[in-house]
Amino acid sequence: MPDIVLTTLNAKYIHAAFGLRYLLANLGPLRERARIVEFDINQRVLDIAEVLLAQNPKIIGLGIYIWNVTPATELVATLKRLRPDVIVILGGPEVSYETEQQEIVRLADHVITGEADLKFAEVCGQLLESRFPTRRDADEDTELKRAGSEIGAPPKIIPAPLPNFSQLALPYEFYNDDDVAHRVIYVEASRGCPFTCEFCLSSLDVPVRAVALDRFLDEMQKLLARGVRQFKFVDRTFNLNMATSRAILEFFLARHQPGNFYHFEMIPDRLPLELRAIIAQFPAGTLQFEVGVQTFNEHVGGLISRRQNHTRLEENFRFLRSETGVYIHADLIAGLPGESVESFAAGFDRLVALRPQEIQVGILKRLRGTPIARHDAEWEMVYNPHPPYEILQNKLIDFATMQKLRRFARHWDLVGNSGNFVETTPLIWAGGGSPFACFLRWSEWLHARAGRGDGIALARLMEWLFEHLTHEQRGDPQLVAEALWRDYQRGGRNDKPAFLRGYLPGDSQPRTRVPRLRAKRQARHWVAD
Ligand code: B12
Ligand code: SF4
Repeated sequence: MPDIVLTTLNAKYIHAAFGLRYLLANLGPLRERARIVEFDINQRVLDIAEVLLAQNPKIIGLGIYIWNVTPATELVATLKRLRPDVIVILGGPEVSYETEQQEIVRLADHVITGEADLKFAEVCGQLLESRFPTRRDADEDTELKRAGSEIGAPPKIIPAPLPNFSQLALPYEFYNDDDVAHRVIYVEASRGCPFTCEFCLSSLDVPVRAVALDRFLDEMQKLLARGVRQFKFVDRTFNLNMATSRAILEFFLARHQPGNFYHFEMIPDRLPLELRAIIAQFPAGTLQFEVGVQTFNEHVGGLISRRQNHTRLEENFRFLRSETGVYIHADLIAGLPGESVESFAAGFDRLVALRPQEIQVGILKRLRGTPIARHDAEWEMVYNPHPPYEILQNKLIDFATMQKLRRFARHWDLVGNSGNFVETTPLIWAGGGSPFACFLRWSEWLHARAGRGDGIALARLMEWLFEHLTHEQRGDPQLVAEALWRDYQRGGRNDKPAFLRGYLPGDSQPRTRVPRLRAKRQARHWVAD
């Protein structure tokens, strides 16, 4: 039975908890007395508590993030009710700030804030090797309370000093064979970000620290040898240090095998020639870049302390789309202070024109600890007090409109990002006009028709798209049917949905005779040649 159980609730089973593996790797002599036991947020709290307590640990270390803080709070309450003697230590970004306001912090024995790779080992050592009363004892016993620090127990809130990579053991051996076979493997060549975007937690992490390249690449070599094919870099800004980015890309290119896939988070306005040359050599679909655009509005960028060069950004997108096989996932945020719907719409249209394969429309969140809160009064920012703390309304976007944007984001995921409607999606604005406005019209139409944006079967969604495009937008049924059918077949399916019959070439009885149509920009409807 382990004395220390390291645990968390991941967002989904496929996401392995990388942070816990760092803590385990750096436990030193205590490593043999520790074990990682992971869950995901879809599991029941009582079942999780049962598994954890069956290990009979002395210490439970629990990783807290925005996606798990709600069930984790219930979990800590349950654990402490059943086994008050088990010491619960929290850590992770969600409990690294604003600790005084959080119920989960109140329930736990200790919280280590920040990067706890080394501090967790130190605190566990103190707690296991010395016979300190627990904080709870001290809280309940006035004698002990008065003694305070004299009793030597670690305080409730323990800030971890920033470690350097040279001090850290790397954690990659703690991905087990099951992880390698079934889960996303996260890797990290650097920590911290030099930029200061106020909505982002990483803007607080200074300074940037990089792992020694040879050590890191040795570990990547071992992972490749173990059969890892998909590497997801969690570095905040992979293209910060050109020499390092280049060396890492060259390393993977030299060892590339079909099926390998590499994901990087990039800033969009920094892609010098030397990096371009190597990126262009990767086969199509093997590199994925997550590129934060967030806003095209200079004024808003200034307000949130995020500056980017839009000309260079556009050039880089054009290069990536025309000369490389990179899959671009671009992020935009709706609800930023100073950004109206019109401004967001213009940014969305500008991004659509750059043709990234995916656009993630994120609704602004007020993450704990982030400086975006300084705009609350001036921009009348109203956030949901519950995780993930999304904006409900602000001075420029009222609640009803924000709801529309929320639906827009969900429907865009369903249609624009899903990969199921690659050819059909552009037809939504093929009649001319702004992609944002046209998609918003479709989104609201779908909302009225379906009531909700999730749980819609693919065939039903196709049928609604067909109906909307041909009736509401007066598109050519044959053209729409053909696009939908090609999209459907691209997913490896060939059972022709009934509503398409009669509209496709080769169908025995065409339902209508339609002229060849073309989409004309700025026209209200699609027009015939
Ligand atoms: C991988 C990842 C995810 C994965 C989930 C991973 C999982 N395990 O389930 C996915 C892609 C699903 C995801 C989604 C989201 N994410 Co995310 N994600 C990350 C990312 C890129 C990497 C995390 C990581 O492994 N880091 C490296 C390790 C070493 O660091 P760490 O995890 O922070 O761990 C250290 C400390 O936190 C601490 N620690 C961690 N656990 C424990 C436990 C104990 C006991 C102790 C003492 C200490 C401790 O010590 C560790 C070592 O130093 C981070 C950004 C980043 N680079 O960290 C964002 C990040 C964690 N995500 C964030 C956000 C906001 C989101 C989203 C809301 C984004 C969105 N646009 O919707 C969603 C929410 C998902 C949902 N379902 O609701 C924020 C977190 C804010 C918060 N308060 O939790 C981060 C920090 C990004 C940011 N810069 O703002 N995410
Ligand atoms: S949004 Fe990106 S560039 Fe800005 S602080 Fe966060 S990680 Fe850095």
